[in-house]
Amino acid sequence: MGRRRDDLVERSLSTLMSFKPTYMLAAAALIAGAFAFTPHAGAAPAPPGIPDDSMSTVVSAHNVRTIDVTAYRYSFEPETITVHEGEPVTLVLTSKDVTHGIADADLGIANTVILKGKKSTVTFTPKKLGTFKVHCSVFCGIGHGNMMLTVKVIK
Ligand SMILES: [Cu+2]
Repeated sequence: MGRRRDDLVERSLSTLMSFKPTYMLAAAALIAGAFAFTPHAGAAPAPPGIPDDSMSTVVSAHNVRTIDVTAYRYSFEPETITVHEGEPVTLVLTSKDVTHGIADADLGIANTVILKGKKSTVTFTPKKLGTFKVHCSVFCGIGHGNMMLTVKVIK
């Protein structure tokens, strides 16, 4: 009788012991989680000059404006981008379907191939004010001729 109870106690203890690391892990995860989230929960708005992450236009450490552009048959998204005369800008280009491309002599955009699922970058500095229609530079299908990115160059 007594022996059986001891066994029971021992088994319960060993069960508890075997759970202990799990509890500790869970506790550690909770603590880590709390630490991970604390700075975000109390985060102040981004300081002036640092745009919100949700915007497609960001300024990199080198102070070059970056614009994300997605290419797909037969459009660029966004369709229109606005850049500033004399300010370098980097386009980060990706394709959702087939290979596309971008090039424009007036804007100084070097011929850049845009591959599906890859990021290509091209940096240029617009020298002239105006609205430029930049055509896809890689034949991509029946609508290729109408596939263009509008670039507005403002002061
Ligand atoms: Cu094309």
